[in-house]
Amino acid sequence: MSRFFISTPIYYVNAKPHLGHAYSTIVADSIARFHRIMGDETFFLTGTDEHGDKIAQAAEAAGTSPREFVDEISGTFRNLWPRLNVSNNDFIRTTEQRHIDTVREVLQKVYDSGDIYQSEYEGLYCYGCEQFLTEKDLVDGKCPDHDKEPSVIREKNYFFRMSKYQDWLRQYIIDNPDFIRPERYRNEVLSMLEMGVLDDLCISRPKSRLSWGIELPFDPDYVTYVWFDALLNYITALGGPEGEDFGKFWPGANHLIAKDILKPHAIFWPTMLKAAGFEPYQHLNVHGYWLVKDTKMSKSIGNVVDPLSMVDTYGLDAFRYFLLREMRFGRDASFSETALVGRLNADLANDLGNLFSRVLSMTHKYFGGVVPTPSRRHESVDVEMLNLASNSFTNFQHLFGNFEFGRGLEALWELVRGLNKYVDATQPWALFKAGDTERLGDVMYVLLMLMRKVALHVWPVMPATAETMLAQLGQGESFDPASVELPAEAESFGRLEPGTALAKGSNLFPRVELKAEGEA
Ligand code: ME8
Repeated sequence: MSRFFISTPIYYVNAKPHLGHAYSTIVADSIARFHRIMGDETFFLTGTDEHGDKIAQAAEAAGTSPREFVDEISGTFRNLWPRLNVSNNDFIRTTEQRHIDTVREVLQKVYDSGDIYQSEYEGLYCYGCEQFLTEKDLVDGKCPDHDKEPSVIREKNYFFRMSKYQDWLRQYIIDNPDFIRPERYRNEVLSMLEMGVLDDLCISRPKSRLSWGIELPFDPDYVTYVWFDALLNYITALGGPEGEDFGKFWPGANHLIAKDILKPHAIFWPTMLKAAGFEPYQHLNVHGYWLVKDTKMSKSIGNVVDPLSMVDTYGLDAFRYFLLREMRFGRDASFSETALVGRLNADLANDLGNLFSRVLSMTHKYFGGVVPTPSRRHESVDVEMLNLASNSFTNFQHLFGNFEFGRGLEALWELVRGLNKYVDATQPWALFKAGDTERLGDVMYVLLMLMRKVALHVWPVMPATAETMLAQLGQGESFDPASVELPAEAESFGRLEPGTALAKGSNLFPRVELKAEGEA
């Protein structure tokens, strides 16, 4: 059995979750469910990043202690995920003792091996990025991400010898072409590594300036730099370096991030792992930004969309489907309610919803709501249909597994539209009228058993809809989609027992009208 580990970034608790966080977490949920239904043992992790200047400042601005502040905001993330049907196996907080233990253990290990040293440093520090910047990072003297001049800070600190691992990392990325994907981000990282010598990474903050962090195990006057702390969450959640789950899941470790945090994940993290004596993760999967009117949706700009208001207006599964279908993984995409409604009406209400209610109501009308027994005397139109289905399932599985969600869904929708055409071509109503029960039974069986397989393929993206479809197809309450092995479904005929009683179909996706002109 293969094993698969998927993580989202652990989100900063300096503001409430928005659509960008919801996107990463829903993608991670869909890919986790996909691996479960493919038969892989899967571990899905999300959580919150709670130390550092940024959080300490936000707590101060809110007039509360950092502890109270992080408890509250972390709770808003933790409580949001079940409402988006997110099936994470663990929720990690960097203020938990298990994480503090991992960070201190790894720091001590790297310190003992000689890859951490102390030195005086004067640099340009951006509080927004929580990073020292170099002159070449600045645009018009300002941090381009935060539009603020960095502060000059001079202090003694501890440094991680990141530069020592630069050539190793470059070679590793060259030897493992899909270590960082899609390719544009791999190229971006390679050019960062080829631009010059990497600076060593400052991994401490003096307690005189910042006390909200994990104390260095080898110097109590300092706390750990937030990125050195945060990245290690991926190991903490697997039980720490000695954990059984770490041994089991690390070889299949996939991180999911947006491009804003490419450098820490593609450069800091693999070199940290190498220095601590661990294998690199398997893949870094990088997506683009959701934009609103050409600008990145972000809490600092304030142009954020609240995921729950979208869910309340359009339904959870329509929202999940839209996010995965609309964004080409790796590229930026624009969010608009007009586009969401367009997809909802075209792909979900017209194509999928209509097909499903048509097939169910015909089965009720022609066979009393019971799955007919097929003769399996296939005509050419059936053979074409079955071939289309098999190709579409295989393509979906391949594309989805490669994080090409939009194209995977498009491949599946070729089948959904093909099934609608099959109904039009075979005209079950005419067969019924002509009394050709055998042919009618064959046609309805092909439709019903393929609808079951469509529901299973849709499950990672729209779990609740898929479960409704499966229940209405008579799959029973104890039926667990995750227990099905999807690859075998692509190749097999049937798997829907003749004689199964179907429920009355419901309207899966009512059409929606945009409330007001230009509202999006
Ligand atoms: O960076 N479009 O946390 P963060 C798409 N704590 N995704 C977006 C987005 C947008 N407009 N805005 C945010 C941190 N995201 C660190 C991570 S990991 C060890 C530490 C998503 O709260 C996307 O996943 O700023 C992005 O990478 C993440 O939120 C940044 O979350």
